[in-house]
Amino acid sequence: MTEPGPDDVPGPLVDALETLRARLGALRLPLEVPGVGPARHDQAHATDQLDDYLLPRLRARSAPLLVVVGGSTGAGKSTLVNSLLGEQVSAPGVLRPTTRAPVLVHHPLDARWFSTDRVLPGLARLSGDAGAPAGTPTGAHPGASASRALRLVASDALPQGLALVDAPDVDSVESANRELAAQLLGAADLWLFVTTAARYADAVPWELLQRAAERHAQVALVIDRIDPGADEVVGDLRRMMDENALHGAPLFALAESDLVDGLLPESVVGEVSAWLSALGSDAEARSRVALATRDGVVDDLVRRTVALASAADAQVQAEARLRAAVLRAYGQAAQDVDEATSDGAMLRGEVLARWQDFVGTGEFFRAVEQRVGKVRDAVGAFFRGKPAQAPQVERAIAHGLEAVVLDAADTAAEEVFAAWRADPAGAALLDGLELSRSSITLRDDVAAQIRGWQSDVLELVREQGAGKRGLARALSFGLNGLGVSVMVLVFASTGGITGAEIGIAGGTAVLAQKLLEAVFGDDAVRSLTRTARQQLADRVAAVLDAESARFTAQLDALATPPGAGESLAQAARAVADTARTERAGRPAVPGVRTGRHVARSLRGAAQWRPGQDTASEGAHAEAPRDPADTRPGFWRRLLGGRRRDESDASPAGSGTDGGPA
Ligand SMILES: Nc1nc2c(ncn2[C@@H]2O[C@H](COP(=O)(O)OP(=O)(O)O)[C@@H](O)[C@H]2O)c(=O)[nH]1
Ligand SMILES: [Mg+2]
Repeated sequence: MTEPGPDDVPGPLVDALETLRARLGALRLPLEVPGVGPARHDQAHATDQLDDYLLPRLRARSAPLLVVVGGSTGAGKSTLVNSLLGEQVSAPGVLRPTTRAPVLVHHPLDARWFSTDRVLPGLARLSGDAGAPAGTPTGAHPGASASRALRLVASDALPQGLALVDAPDVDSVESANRELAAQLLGAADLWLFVTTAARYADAVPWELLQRAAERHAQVALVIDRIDPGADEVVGDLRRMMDENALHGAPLFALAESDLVDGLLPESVVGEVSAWLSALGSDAEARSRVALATRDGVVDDLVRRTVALASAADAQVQAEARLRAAVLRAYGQAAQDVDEATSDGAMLRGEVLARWQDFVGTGEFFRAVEQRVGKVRDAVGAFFRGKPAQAPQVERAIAHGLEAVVLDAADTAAEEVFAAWRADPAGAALLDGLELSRSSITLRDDVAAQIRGWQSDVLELVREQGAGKRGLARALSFGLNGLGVSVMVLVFASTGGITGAEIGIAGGTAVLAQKLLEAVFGDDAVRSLTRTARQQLADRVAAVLDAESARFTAQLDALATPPGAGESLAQAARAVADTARTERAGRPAVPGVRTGRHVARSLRGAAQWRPGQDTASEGAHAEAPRDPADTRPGFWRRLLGGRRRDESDASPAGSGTDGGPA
């Protein structure tokens, strides 16, 4: 099993999983939509499942079975690993140095399976003394660091084809240790979960065990340090296992005993040793365990990915929602400015007063009306008399316009801010940004745009007059006056405005219109006004766009690609389909061969016999050399062996016949 076998070739399932891996890696979940926290965790978890376990397992199906020994602080994990091997490979103790890397023990001939980044690529590999603090990593891989490392120890006490990891405490006070423990358990083909009589009901281990059961990870439990007469503890634990979908899992009960040279007596670890040795010597059993865990992980990954696809869709929806709020508010702002600058509202107050100062009492208006023929002269005469007044109208117009644009922009900023505040995804983006108001430069920006527009208008008038005979005089004296007239006309340019209909404002506009028509002619005035109006709209749009970009830039920076959800869902379907095909094409489960030669045994395995002085004694009718005969649910599932009566066959679990001597 340790030589690469014919099945160690990438198949369609590996291809489908690699596609899924690439899409999971590209997935971005930056927006704080409800449920995104668990989704981000799921994403990290799914990529870990692929990198640490599934892809390595599928690319090298004949790699040794990875048995991860996990459990609570001080449960006796390190002591158990050492006792199984009969040597101190992993430092036990009350001191829990965070710098100490977890130990992976393998047979010397299996070293190549673990020295590369085939499995657990994020962890550096250390070699050397078990008790030494983490030193310089050897064979460090990109992204690996000494703080997340694995110490490789070769031991020929272990059967080939089986590797043991002494994982950190699942309930460690150090979050890095807890995460590493979870990562190692996620990479396991088989969990050997260690607990004690005092700790077996703790919440943290059960959360992990429940999740393992959910994804059908193969689990065996060891309950340590059972005092004589405390056999109800074993029964209670078995009951908890049954309630948590672990009914088929083996349970080993180890009696409390004094350690000799830090090791448990052979008689105490014998049963676990025998069980693991039997597993190690049976290639079929090993691959059955690996397949069962692998299938569970594939299914779990598909479920997780489907949920992640929804999370990706939720991101796209949230982004669209936030963008819509910006578009709506600033679109409304543009419309408000458009209305306020076309319905005559601008032609009141200061603008009207300055305009009236400029055009006088109406004599000029009458002159224009009555003596159109001589109007050019009249215009010339008029402007010669009052050119100084025109800039004041221009200034009043600029003031009025500024107020309108600022007001609209402020309202839009407030609206977007309120809409984003009310949306968790938006609220998170607003943090630390000054977006509740318009930008501090807005006033200056608006003033600059309006000045720009006013000089555009003067330029338009100049162009319009250029080359027209007889206009030279009017233009030389009256350019500003004509420009102001165009601006006034712009502000009354929707609908067919007449003086009678819109009162003073209309009258104001009519006067400007008559004047301009007298100078340039009807058609020219129409196009002049249209152009000036468009130029104003463009400049207002430029200001509002810059304002709204303060919001949309937050979204642009996040780059949540549309379609990510669908492409993930599609990758998940492809994995599910290929997995189904692969399972359907598996050869039928062969019967379990009995009486195999066990090539190598862990410490105490050879001596172990049912009825021996162990916590689990009496649970077996025969030695567990052939595990199929002794583990009902678990082994039946893995090995296809016949089912025996649960109470007869469970090593420790029934609570009636299992228990310390
Ligand atoms: N007397 C006795 N002490 C034990 C037993 N198992 C573990 N210990 C001690 O309990 C402490 C914690 O054990 P350790 O193996 O480091 O637990 P881990 O944190 O799960 O690795 C150590 O001091 C061990 O020597 C046992 O069965 N009997
Ligand atoms: Mg330990």
